[in-house]
Amino acid sequence: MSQKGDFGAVRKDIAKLLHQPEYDDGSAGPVLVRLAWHSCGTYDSETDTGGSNGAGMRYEQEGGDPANAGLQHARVFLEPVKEKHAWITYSDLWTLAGVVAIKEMGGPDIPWQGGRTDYVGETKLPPRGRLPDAAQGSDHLRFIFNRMGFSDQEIVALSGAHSLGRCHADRSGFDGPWVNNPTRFSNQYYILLLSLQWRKKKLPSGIEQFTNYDEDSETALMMLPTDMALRNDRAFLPFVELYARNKERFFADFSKVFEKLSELGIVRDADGNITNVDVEFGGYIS
Ligand code: HIF
Repeated sequence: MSQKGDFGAVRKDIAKLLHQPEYDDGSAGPVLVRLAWHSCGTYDSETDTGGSNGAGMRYEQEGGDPANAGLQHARVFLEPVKEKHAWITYSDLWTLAGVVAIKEMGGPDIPWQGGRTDYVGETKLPPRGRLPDAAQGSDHLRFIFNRMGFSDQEIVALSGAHSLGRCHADRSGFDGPWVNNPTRFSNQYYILLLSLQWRKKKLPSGIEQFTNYDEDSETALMMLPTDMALRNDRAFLPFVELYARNKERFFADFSKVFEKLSELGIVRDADGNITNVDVEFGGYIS
């Protein structure tokens, strides 16, 4: 047990659990990043609902959303940290784990502040269907990410996180990693999106993804239809090109946009205290 508010101690324990030789590519990092993003990506700026507060995935209504399939692995990885530092809320732990994992995998420092509360009960959970559908195109990406308040450039900057991890046939139905070293944060995603030849491939499940030309090789890489949309959209493309050639710029922009993602739905005063949540019952003040 650490002292309440000692996020440094929590960071250390998150960093220690990342190495998981039996799991996927040997790291819990990528699935923790996906947990962090899905815990925030339900935000709707118009109704000011969803977002990084609440940790609603503890409940079936949100945790059982097919869009969140597989994220139970991430939550199980983090449970010993929660047990040891019982004072931390799940909503802080999940967002912090994403930030720590990115840094440990070679990515940028991302500013992070605590103070989120967890929902008590299911009444304030966001509806299902707010997370993106990977089978769609650029209109859908804009629809989903504009709803959260992100611009075209921010959508492209965020997307570099697909240099981490992989798709799993038994989770999303898509299959394979985006890059050759999926536990290293880099701008490889943009480089490969532009430089490899991608062609449509129908998986046995009937789902269509894109695979690089050498599709029979053991190390075939993949892109989702939403990833290809960044290359094929006139307004997105210049940012893909920018981040492919300028890794420093990508790291700097990614850091800002991931911080923005992890703050969605919360309002802070000058001291960093969150002012729009009901600390007693969890969840937002409506
Ligand atoms: Fe992902 N994403 N994401 N994603 N994602 C998957 C996996 C990861 C989308 C779809 C998928 C973002 C945006 C989008 C990560 C991080 C981020 C999978 C595979 C799908 C289908 C899940 C599975 O089968 O296990 C779509 C449509 C997005 C809109 C563009 C973010 C920007 C890239 C916001 C983001 O940070 C990570 C990390 C993974 C890998 C998880 C793993 O278990 O390895």
